[in-house]
Amino acid sequence: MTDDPNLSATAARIASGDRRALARAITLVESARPDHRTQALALLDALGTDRQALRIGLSGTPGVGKSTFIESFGLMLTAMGKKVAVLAVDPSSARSGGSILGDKTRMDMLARDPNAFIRPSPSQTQLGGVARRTREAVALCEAAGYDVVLIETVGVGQSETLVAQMSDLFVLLLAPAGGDELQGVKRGIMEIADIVLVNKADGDLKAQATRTRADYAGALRLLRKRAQDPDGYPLAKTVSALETEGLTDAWDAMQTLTDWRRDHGIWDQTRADQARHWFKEEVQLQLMAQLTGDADLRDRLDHMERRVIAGDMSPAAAAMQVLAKPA
Ligand SMILES: Nc1nc2c(ncn2[C@@H]2O[C@H](COP(=O)(O)OP(=O)(O)OP(=O)(O)O)[C@@H](O)[C@H]2O)c(=O)[nH]1
Ligand SMILES: [Mg+2]
Repeated sequence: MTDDPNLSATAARIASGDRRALARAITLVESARPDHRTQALALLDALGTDRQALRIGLSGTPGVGKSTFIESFGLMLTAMGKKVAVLAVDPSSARSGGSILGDKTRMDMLARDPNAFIRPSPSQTQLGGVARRTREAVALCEAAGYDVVLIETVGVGQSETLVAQMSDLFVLLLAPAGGDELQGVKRGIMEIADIVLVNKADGDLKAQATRTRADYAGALRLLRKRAQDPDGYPLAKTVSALETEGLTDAWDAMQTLTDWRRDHGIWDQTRADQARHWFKEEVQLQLMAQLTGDADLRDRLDHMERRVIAGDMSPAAAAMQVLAKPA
């Protein structure tokens, strides 16, 4: 695998399912320190990409029941003998108290399950860095032999798109709504959802959840047919995370979709498209880092920025000047 004995040992521990080694490796990929970056990349390289998990992106507004769902759904999967990893994407400090750690009470059973691994997101990171560290954490979980990786986002700003671009399927969790209000769900989010789950379909909320499901099923039918879907998808279902109702149904729907996509070459195609997307993102990110890392270039960048702000130059012309090789 590699010449570095420490690195090989770490890689072997991760591959054998050592959760502490996995946790430490995720800490490494989260670090911005250049020497850590080098180590992280070497480690990811040593681990390779032979193992694949089903990556499920999960989004929903605060309070919709994401944590409760992950606990119930995760426990159902581990009971089936699957290994489940949970990662959270939290692009800002919008959630006070910092992400899923504060949810320990709602995921304490799953957190104690030896076949589950829960990783809260570090707070206060910007979106670019979030994408990279989450992608790398997903890769580490796959290398560690997890069968399912759940990537949770509360859905602020662009985080849904970001999560969708690193997931094999994207699940949108909704709460029962009154009347025909579509809960302010943006069209863009509906377009990336593969499965819509209306949660809290229990007790007094059950009838309302059923109506909400029908509304969304109707809305999904109005969207353009997508090449990555078999008939009947994207679909909407009701679940109760609290009473663990509809979860096996939801899992079956995910399996059906995944199998179909594998059989039709869409799984591999999507992963290839995602790899291309992230490669281009990385090139841009690293080019920007090079620009701002070089004192001369940074001065030129600052100077040109001031000229653009002052209206002396167009953004395009200024950018060209920044990048122009000195004569
Ligand atoms: N009736 C009912 N309540 C639920 C269900 N799922 C979650 N809840 C309740 O909804 C509230 C919010 O649940 P959480 O799981 O914390 O929601 P969340 O989406 O993780 O919320 P944030 O982490 O704040 O974004 C809690 O009081 C849960 O008990 C459900 O299936 N039925
Ligand atoms: Mg939560």
